[in-house]
Amino acid sequence: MSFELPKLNYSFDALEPNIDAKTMEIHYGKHHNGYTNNLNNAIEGTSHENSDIIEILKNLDLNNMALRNNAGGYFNHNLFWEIMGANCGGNPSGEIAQAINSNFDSFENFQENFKKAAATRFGSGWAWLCVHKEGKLEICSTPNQDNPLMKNGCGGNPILCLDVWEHAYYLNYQNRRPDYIEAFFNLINWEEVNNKYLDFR
Ligand code: MN3
Repeated sequence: MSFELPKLNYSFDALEPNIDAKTMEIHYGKHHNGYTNNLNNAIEGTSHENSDIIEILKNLDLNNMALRNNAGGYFNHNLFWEIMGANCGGNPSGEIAQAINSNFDSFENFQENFKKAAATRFGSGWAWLCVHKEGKLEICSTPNQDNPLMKNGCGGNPILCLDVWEHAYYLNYQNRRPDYIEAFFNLINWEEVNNKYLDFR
């Protein structure tokens, strides 16, 4: 099985002014495309060749850096593009809204905790919202292209993520990662996050 770069559901400029078109073009067309090609090279002729990406993330050897970085990079960006959109942001609705309130007391408190996870990840990495058994939600962060489903992760199913690598924001925000994190909340497609929550709870 060979993985393909998924189609984006929006144009490169759809997320402006929060994420600029040039950043999207390079991030998707160069970085994500590179992870996809390198993932295919890393699984070729191995026991992972016929596995889906979830199985690969759960079972891969953390010492296999080519597979670890590129399987993570492939999945993480797929999710990232899916949970953003134009005319999104605002408050969540549906069952995910209730789940956020019951797990974090309020949406505001959730936002503070998620922003903190994203801002305090040193160097490159990701912030996550994950679903555990019985719908319990957890915020975590991972370094580099690691993923919560890997053996060193929190073990929950990720439903929301934020890329805090410099390549995700440097052209527009330079060193101002907190401003980029703030802007991300204008882009979250809560309907899609809710759908993912319903799949895993
Ligand atoms: Mn990235």
